[in-house]
Formats: sequence, C-alpha cells, structure tokens
Amino acid sequence: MHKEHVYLGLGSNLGESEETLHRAFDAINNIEDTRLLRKSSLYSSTPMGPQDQPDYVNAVCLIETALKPHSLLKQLQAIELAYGRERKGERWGPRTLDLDILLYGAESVATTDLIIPHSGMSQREFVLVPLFEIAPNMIMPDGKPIAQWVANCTLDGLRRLRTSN
Ligand code: ROI
Repeated sequence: MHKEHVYLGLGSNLGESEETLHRAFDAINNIEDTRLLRKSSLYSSTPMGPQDQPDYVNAVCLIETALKPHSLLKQLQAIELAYGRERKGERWGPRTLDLDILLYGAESVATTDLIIPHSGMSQREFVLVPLFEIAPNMIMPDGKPIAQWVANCTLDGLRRLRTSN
C-alpha cells in the first residue's frame, strides 16, 4: 500500500485545550491506514486574527497515511466534530479543535475545501516553530530551508509548554 508522509497542524483555544490535543493525537493515530510517527511539544500562542479570544494551544505532528487528501480531510473533520467543534460561520473565531493538513508529501491540492500546502503556514509561528522542532531539516515548498522561514517570523507570543510530551 502506498503511503505518504503528511504534516498536520493542531490548535485549540476553548475547553481543556492541552487535554484535547493529547486526545487528538490518539484519535489521529486511530484513523484507518494511518500511523502517527512524530509529534511536537505543545505550545501556547497568542491569537492571530481577532484578539478578543483566549490564547491557543498549538502543535504539529507527522503521520504516514494511505488515505488520499480529501479522505484524510473527512477523517480529520470527524475528529474535530467529536471534540465539539461548532462551525458558526464566524471567520477566525475560537475553536475547541482545529486540524489542518499542512503538507501532503510533495503534492499540491487546490480545491474550494482544501488547499495544500496550507496557505497561512509561512507567516504562522505557531505552525513553523513546532514543525521546526520535529523536522529541522525540512525544505519548504519554495525550496528554502525551514530554518529560514522560522527566522522570518515573529516569535513573541509563542511559548513551549513544559508539561507536554
Ligand atoms: N491563532 C493561533 N495562535 N493559533 C491558531 O491555531 C489559530 N487558528 C486560527 C486563527 C483564528 C487564524 N488564529 C490562530 O484559525
């Protein structure tokens, strides 16, 4: 069975966020034909976008999966729903659990419901720093090393949580 290496971003800023992310790692590992290979520490981060919401807990993980991008997306959305995610139509509002496909092997996807590589990645320290932790030698879609992307983003507001991993 052909499997791809896929990086996922996790975020939560409602409820017991740290607990939610730990359980989400387990849920991801239980997706059919999918195995969790590596997970980052958990990080606390100030909200990007509207500031009138709680700080986030963020992390990333590396999985190996035989699922195609849209099948994987469906599984991730089911996990989000299982953790009480409500889609209120409010853009960039708070959420109990957000799971994003950041990179899917070397593939690009551009459909209305799914864009890979994830479009916000390059400016998001709460994605790049945990990604750098688990993949320090990664070459990004523009051909540059991840260290360079990290060096170009603002790191204030991001804090590694010692309780994790
Ligand atoms: N801000 C932070 N710090 N972390 C997130 O995961 C996150 N997710 C979002 C928006 C609302 C853009 N802001 C975020 O979707």
